[in-house]
Amino acid sequence: MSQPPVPHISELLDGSPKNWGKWGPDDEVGGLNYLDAEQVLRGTKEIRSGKTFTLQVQIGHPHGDPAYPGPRTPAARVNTMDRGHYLNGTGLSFPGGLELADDMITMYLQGSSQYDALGHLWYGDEIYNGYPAESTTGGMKKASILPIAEKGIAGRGILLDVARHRGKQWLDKGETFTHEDLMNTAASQGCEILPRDILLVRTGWLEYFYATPREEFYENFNEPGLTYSRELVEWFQKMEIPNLVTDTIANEVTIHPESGVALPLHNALMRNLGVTFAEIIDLAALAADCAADGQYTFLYTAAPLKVVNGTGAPVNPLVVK
Ligand code: UVW
Repeated sequence: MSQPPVPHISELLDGSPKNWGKWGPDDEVGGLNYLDAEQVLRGTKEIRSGKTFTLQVQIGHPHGDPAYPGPRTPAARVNTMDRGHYLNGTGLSFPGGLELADDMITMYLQGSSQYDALGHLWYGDEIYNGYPAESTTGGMKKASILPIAEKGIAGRGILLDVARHRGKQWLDKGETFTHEDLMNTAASQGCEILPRDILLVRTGWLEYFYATPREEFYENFNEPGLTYSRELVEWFQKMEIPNLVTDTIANEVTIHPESGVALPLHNALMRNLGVTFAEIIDLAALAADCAADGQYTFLYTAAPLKVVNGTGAPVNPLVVK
Protein backbone atom coordinates (compact mmCIF):
# COMPACT_ATOMS: atom_id res chain seq x y z
CA MET A 1 0.00 0.00 0.00
CA SER A 2 1.40 3.43 -0.90
CA GLN A 3 2.14 5.87 1.93
CA PRO A 4 0.36 9.25 2.00
CA PRO A 5 2.69 12.09 0.90
CA VAL A 6 4.65 13.81 3.67
CA PRO A 7 3.06 17.23 4.26
CA HIS A 8 5.12 20.42 4.32
CA ILE A 9 6.09 21.22 7.90
CA SER A 10 4.05 24.46 7.72
CA GLU A 11 0.94 22.31 7.28
CA LEU A 12 1.80 20.13 10.26
CA LEU A 13 2.52 23.17 12.46
CA ASP A 14 -0.43 25.24 11.23
CA GLY A 15 -1.86 27.08 14.26
CA SER A 16 0.99 26.01 16.57
CA PRO A 17 1.87 28.91 18.94
CA LYS A 18 4.73 31.37 18.42
CA ASN A 19 6.61 33.65 20.82
CA TRP A 20 7.96 35.94 18.10
CA GLY A 21 8.08 39.53 19.31
CA LYS A 22 7.38 38.51 22.94
CA TRP A 23 10.82 39.76 24.02
CA GLY A 24 11.07 42.52 21.42
CA PRO A 25 12.05 42.64 17.75
CA ASP A 26 15.79 42.26 18.48
CA ASP A 27 15.59 39.21 20.74
CA GLU A 28 17.98 36.34 20.00
CA VAL A 29 17.83 34.21 23.17
CA GLY A 30 14.11 33.35 23.37
CA GLY A 31 13.15 31.27 26.40
CA LEU A 32 16.39 32.11 28.17
CA ASN A 33 14.69 35.43 28.96
CA TYR A 34 12.66 33.43 31.49
CA LEU A 35 15.87 32.72 33.43
CA ASP A 36 16.11 35.95 35.38
CA ALA A 37 17.91 36.39 38.73
CA GLU A 38 14.92 34.95 40.60
CA GLN A 39 15.19 31.73 38.59
CA VAL A 40 18.93 31.47 39.20
CA LEU A 41 18.31 31.80 42.95
CA ARG A 42 15.50 29.22 42.70
CA GLY A 43 18.10 26.87 41.22
CA THR A 44 20.60 27.51 43.98
CA LYS A 45 17.95 26.57 46.58
CA GLU A 46 18.15 23.00 45.22
CA ILE A 47 21.78 22.64 46.27
CA ARG A 48 21.94 20.27 49.23
CA SER A 49 25.10 18.14 49.20
CA GLY A 50 27.52 20.09 46.98
CA LYS A 51 27.90 17.16 44.55
CA THR A 52 28.90 18.28 41.03
CA PHE A 53 28.37 16.65 37.62
CA THR A 54 29.81 17.72 34.26
CA LEU A 55 27.58 16.66 31.37
CA GLN A 56 29.71 16.95 28.24
CA VAL A 57 30.65 13.83 26.29
CA GLN A 58 34.36 13.44 25.60
CA ILE A 59 35.50 15.12 22.36
CA GLY A 60 37.68 12.69 20.40
CA HIS A 61 36.43 9.56 22.19
CA PRO A 62 38.07 6.40 20.75
CA HIS A 63 34.57 5.07 19.80
CA GLY A 64 34.02 8.20 17.65
CA ASP A 65 31.84 11.12 18.67
CA PRO A 66 28.05 10.98 18.22
CA ALA A 67 26.99 13.28 15.38
CA TYR A 68 23.85 13.61 13.28
CA PRO A 69 24.28 11.33 10.22
CA GLY A 70 25.21 12.94 6.93
CA PRO A 71 28.19 15.18 6.36
CA ARG A 72 29.00 15.54 10.07
CA THR A 73 32.07 13.52 10.95
CA PRO A 74 33.47 12.86 14.43
CA ALA A 75 35.97 15.35 15.80
CA ALA A 76 39.62 14.83 14.82
CA ARG A 77 42.33 16.09 17.17
CA VAL A 78 45.98 16.08 16.03
CA ASN A 79 49.22 17.11 17.65
CA THR A 80 51.04 19.89 15.84
CA MET A 81 53.99 19.91 18.24
CA ASP A 82 55.34 17.43 20.77
CA ARG A 83 58.54 15.76 21.96
CA GLY A 84 58.89 14.06 18.58
CA HIS A 85 59.33 17.45 16.90
CA TYR A 86 62.20 18.31 19.27
CA LEU A 87 63.81 14.93 18.60
CA ASN A 88 63.72 15.48 14.81
CA GLY A 89 64.81 19.12 15.04
CA THR A 90 61.47 20.81 14.11
CA GLY A 91 60.35 21.71 17.64
CA LEU A 92 59.50 25.35 18.36
CA SER A 93 62.42 26.79 20.26
CA PHE A 94 62.25 29.25 23.15
CA PRO A 95 65.06 31.03 24.95
CA GLY A 96 66.03 28.98 28.00
CA GLY A 97 65.11 25.54 26.61
CA LEU A 98 61.33 25.41 27.16
CA GLU A 99 59.60 22.74 25.06
CA LEU A 100 55.87 22.24 24.50
CA ALA A 101 53.13 20.08 23.05
CA ASP A 102 50.41 21.72 20.97
CA ASP A 103 47.38 20.44 19.07
CA MET A 104 44.40 21.41 16.96
CA ILE A 105 40.92 20.03 16.46
CA THR A 106 38.64 19.80 13.45
CA MET A 107 35.04 19.32 14.44
CA TYR A 108 31.47 20.20 13.63
CA LEU A 109 30.25 22.75 16.14
CA GLN A 110 27.18 20.50 16.42
CA GLY A 111 29.31 17.34 16.60
CA SER A 112 29.54 16.99 20.38
CA SER A 113 27.61 18.14 23.44
CA GLN A 114 26.25 21.44 22.21
CA TYR A 115 23.71 24.23 22.31
CA ASP A 116 21.83 25.03 19.12
CA ALA A 117 21.52 28.64 18.04
CA LEU A 118 17.83 29.59 17.81
CA GLY A 119 18.30 30.24 14.10
CA HIS A 120 19.92 26.86 13.44
CA LEU A 121 16.84 25.34 11.76
CA TRP A 122 13.78 26.83 10.08
CA TYR A 123 11.16 26.40 7.40
CA GLY A 124 9.90 28.91 4.86
CA ASP A 125 11.70 32.24 4.65
CA GLU A 126 12.00 33.05 8.35
CA ILE A 127 14.03 31.86 11.31
CA TYR A 128 13.35 32.52 15.02
CA ASN A 129 11.64 35.84 15.79
CA GLY A 130 10.89 36.42 12.11
CA TYR A 131 14.46 37.20 11.04
CA PRO A 132 14.96 36.47 7.32
CA ALA A 133 16.35 33.04 6.47
CA GLU A 134 18.87 34.86 4.24
CA SER A 135 20.52 36.13 7.44
CA THR A 136 22.02 32.62 7.83
CA THR A 137 23.96 32.83 4.55
CA GLY A 138 27.73 32.82 5.03
CA GLY A 139 27.39 32.86 8.85
CA MET A 140 24.44 33.60 11.10
CA LYS A 141 23.90 37.33 11.39
CA LYS A 142 20.82 36.85 13.58
CA ALA A 143 19.90 34.36 16.33
CA SER A 144 23.37 32.78 16.26
CA ILE A 145 24.86 30.98 19.24
CA LEU A 146 26.74 34.10 20.34
CA PRO A 147 23.93 35.86 22.28
CA ILE A 148 23.13 32.58 24.07
CA ALA A 149 26.81 32.14 24.93
CA GLU A 150 27.10 35.74 26.13
CA LYS A 151 24.06 35.29 28.41
CA GLY A 152 24.78 31.80 29.80
CA ILE A 153 22.19 29.49 31.31
CA ALA A 154 21.45 28.96 35.01
CA GLY A 155 18.30 27.85 36.79
CA ARG A 156 16.46 24.98 38.42
CA GLY A 157 17.06 21.78 36.46
CA ILE A 158 14.97 18.64 36.76
CA LEU A 159 16.07 15.23 35.50
CA LEU A 160 13.30 13.19 33.89
CA ASP A 161 14.65 9.67 33.57
CA VAL A 162 12.20 8.26 31.03
CA ALA A 163 14.35 5.19 30.34
CA ARG A 164 14.40 4.25 34.02
CA HIS A 165 10.68 5.04 34.35
CA ARG A 166 10.01 2.56 31.54
CA GLY A 167 12.32 -0.03 33.13
CA LYS A 168 14.78 0.09 30.22
CA GLN A 169 18.52 0.55 29.88
CA TRP A 170 17.75 2.74 26.85
CA LEU A 171 14.70 3.46 24.73
CA ASP A 172 14.20 1.81 21.34
CA LYS A 173 14.79 3.41 17.97
CA GLY A 174 11.85 5.70 17.22
CA GLU A 175 10.26 5.24 20.69
CA THR A 176 8.20 8.27 21.59
CA PHE A 177 6.81 9.87 24.71
CA THR A 178 4.75 12.94 25.46
CA HIS A 179 4.74 15.84 27.92
CA GLU A 180 2.28 13.77 29.96
CA ASP A 181 4.89 11.02 30.16
CA LEU A 182 7.35 13.65 31.41
CA MET A 183 4.93 14.65 34.17
CA ASN A 184 4.31 10.99 35.07
CA THR A 185 8.04 10.34 35.14
CA ALA A 186 8.49 13.27 37.53
CA ALA A 187 5.67 11.99 39.75
CA SER A 188 7.25 8.51 39.88
CA GLN A 189 10.49 10.18 40.96
CA GLY A 190 8.67 12.04 43.76
CA CYS A 191 9.05 15.50 42.20
CA GLU A 192 7.12 17.91 40.00
CA ILE A 193 7.95 19.91 36.89
CA LEU A 194 7.52 23.59 37.80
CA PRO A 195 7.19 26.59 35.48
CA ARG A 196 10.55 27.79 34.07
CA ASP A 197 12.33 24.52 34.93
CA ILE A 198 15.17 23.41 32.67
CA LEU A 199 14.19 19.92 31.50
CA LEU A 200 16.88 17.24 31.31
CA VAL A 201 15.34 14.20 29.61
CA ARG A 202 17.19 10.88 29.73
CA THR A 203 16.51 8.20 27.12
CA GLY A 204 19.74 6.21 27.64
CA TRP A 205 20.55 6.84 23.96
CA LEU A 206 24.17 7.93 24.49
CA GLU A 207 24.80 4.81 26.56
CA TYR A 208 23.43 2.84 23.58
CA PHE A 209 25.76 4.80 21.24
CA TYR A 210 28.89 3.91 23.18
CA ALA A 211 27.82 0.27 23.69
CA THR A 212 26.98 -0.40 20.03
CA PRO A 213 28.95 -0.67 16.76
CA ARG A 214 28.51 2.59 14.84
CA GLU A 215 26.93 0.84 11.81
CA GLU A 216 24.22 -0.63 14.04
CA PHE A 217 23.62 2.67 15.83
CA TYR A 218 23.19 4.60 12.57
CA GLU A 219 21.21 1.89 10.71
CA ASN A 220 17.64 3.13 10.02
CA PHE A 221 18.51 6.19 12.11
CA ASN A 222 15.45 7.19 14.14
CA GLU A 223 16.20 8.44 17.62
CA PRO A 224 13.77 8.11 20.52
CA GLY A 225 12.31 11.20 22.13
CA LEU A 226 9.48 13.65 22.37
CA THR A 227 7.54 14.37 19.23
CA TYR A 228 5.22 17.04 17.94
CA SER A 229 1.67 17.49 19.10
CA ARG A 230 -0.16 20.79 19.48
CA GLU A 231 -0.82 19.94 23.15
CA LEU A 232 2.88 19.38 23.83
CA VAL A 233 3.85 22.73 22.30
CA GLU A 234 1.10 24.52 24.23
CA TRP A 235 2.35 22.85 27.42
CA PHE A 236 5.92 24.05 26.79
CA GLN A 237 4.58 27.56 26.20
CA LYS A 238 2.32 27.54 29.26
CA MET A 239 5.13 26.16 31.46
CA GLU A 240 7.57 28.74 30.05
CA ILE A 241 10.22 26.06 29.58
CA PRO A 242 13.49 27.85 28.74
CA ASN A 243 15.67 24.92 27.74
CA LEU A 244 15.30 21.28 26.67
CA VAL A 245 18.39 19.17 27.38
CA THR A 246 18.61 15.55 26.24
CA ASP A 247 21.00 12.65 25.75
CA THR A 248 20.08 12.24 22.08
CA ILE A 249 21.66 13.85 19.04
CA ALA A 250 18.60 15.88 18.07
CA ASN A 251 16.32 16.07 21.16
CA GLU A 252 13.27 14.53 19.46
CA VAL A 253 12.07 11.52 17.49
CA THR A 254 13.79 11.88 14.12
CA ILE A 255 10.66 11.24 12.08
CA HIS A 256 7.26 12.37 13.36
CA PRO A 257 5.33 9.05 13.34
CA GLU A 258 1.95 10.35 12.12
CA SER A 259 3.12 12.63 9.29
CA GLY A 260 6.62 11.49 8.33
CA VAL A 261 7.93 15.08 8.78
CA ALA A 262 11.54 15.25 10.00
CA LEU A 263 12.37 16.99 13.29
CA PRO A 264 9.18 19.06 13.67
CA LEU A 265 9.93 19.97 17.30
CA HIS A 266 13.06 21.86 16.29
CA ASN A 267 10.71 24.18 14.46
CA ALA A 268 7.71 24.10 16.81
CA LEU A 269 9.77 24.64 19.98
CA MET A 270 13.02 26.28 18.89
CA ARG A 271 12.08 28.35 15.82
CA ASN A 272 8.58 29.24 16.96
CA LEU A 273 8.74 29.41 20.77
CA GLY A 274 12.44 30.13 21.32
CA VAL A 275 13.07 27.07 23.52
CA THR A 276 16.85 26.51 23.52
CA PHE A 277 18.08 22.99 22.75
CA ALA A 278 21.10 21.33 24.33
CA GLU A 279 21.91 18.04 22.60
CA ILE A 280 24.24 15.05 23.08
CA ILE A 281 24.29 15.69 26.82
CA ASP A 282 25.65 12.88 28.99
CA LEU A 283 23.09 12.20 31.72
CA ALA A 284 24.26 8.72 32.80
CA ALA A 285 26.24 9.58 35.94
CA LEU A 286 23.76 12.23 37.04
CA ALA A 287 20.87 9.79 36.56
CA ALA A 288 22.60 7.08 38.58
CA ASP A 289 23.16 9.54 41.41
CA CYS A 290 19.57 10.82 41.30
CA ALA A 291 18.29 7.24 41.49
CA ALA A 292 20.59 6.60 44.47
CA ASP A 293 19.76 9.68 46.55
CA GLY A 294 16.24 10.40 45.26
CA GLN A 295 17.08 14.05 44.46
CA TYR A 296 16.12 14.84 40.86
CA THR A 297 16.26 18.65 41.04
CA PHE A 298 19.39 20.78 41.15
CA LEU A 299 21.15 23.91 39.95
CA TYR A 300 21.86 23.56 36.22
CA THR A 301 24.41 25.85 34.58
CA ALA A 302 25.88 25.95 31.09
CA ALA A 303 27.81 28.36 28.90
CA PRO A 304 28.43 27.34 25.28
CA LEU A 305 31.55 28.67 23.58
CA LYS A 306 31.31 32.19 22.16
CA VAL A 307 31.45 31.50 18.43
CA VAL A 308 30.73 34.56 16.28
CA ASN A 309 28.02 33.77 13.67
CA GLY A 310 27.92 30.13 14.88
CA THR A 311 24.97 27.79 14.35
CA GLY A 312 25.75 26.17 17.69
CA ALA A 313 28.66 25.62 20.03
CA PRO A 314 30.14 22.91 22.24
CA VAL A 315 29.30 23.05 25.92
CA ASN A 316 30.15 21.30 29.17
CA PRO A 317 27.12 21.88 31.43
CA LEU A 318 27.65 21.79 35.17
CA VAL A 319 25.05 20.50 37.63
CA VAL A 320 25.30 21.12 41.37
CA LYS A 321 23.11 19.09 43.73
C1 UVW B 1 20.29 18.80 12.87
O1 UVW B 1 20.97 19.77 12.60
C2 UVW B 1 19.63 18.01 11.79
O2 UVW B 1 20.11 18.36 14.10
P1 UVW B 1 20.78 18.96 15.44
O3 UVW B 1 20.01 20.14 15.85
O4 UVW B 1 20.63 17.84 16.35
O5 UVW B 1 22.21 19.30 15.23
